[in-house]
Amino acid sequence: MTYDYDDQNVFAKILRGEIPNDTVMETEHTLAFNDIAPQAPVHVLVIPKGPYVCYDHFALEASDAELADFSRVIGQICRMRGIQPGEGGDGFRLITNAGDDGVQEVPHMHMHILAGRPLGRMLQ
Ligand code: D5M
Repeated sequence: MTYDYDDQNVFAKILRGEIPNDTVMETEHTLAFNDIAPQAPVHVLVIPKGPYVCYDHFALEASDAELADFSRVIGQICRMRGIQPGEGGDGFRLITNAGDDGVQEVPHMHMHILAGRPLGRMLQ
């Protein structure tokens, strides 16, 4: 399987410092920043720094260190923002869109963290 990564996508430009972002957290392998068009009071995008197009590309080809770092950054942001349901927060939703049917707008793997309002039921 080959993935065609477009290095002119907006998140690649953010990673190269060519356009600004509102950083929430940065680690060796991962960057998290506020979404430019928030759909909820908390709307953070978490991206791997590597050139991965979508979730399956990232999950299958990233190193264990990249995968672990990405996952932990998401958990840390949930705690930082006080949205973790186990300790008083009201919960959150993680979404990653992939490809045309997933309506992925930016072809660099990203996870949306959404919280801060009731998000409604997605799957019936
Ligand atoms: O979602 C892509 C998301 O990326 C969408 O919620 C808007 C957001 N976006 C686009 N450009 C920017 C910049 N420059 N900063 C922050 N957020 C941005 P998708 O899952 O691909 O449909």
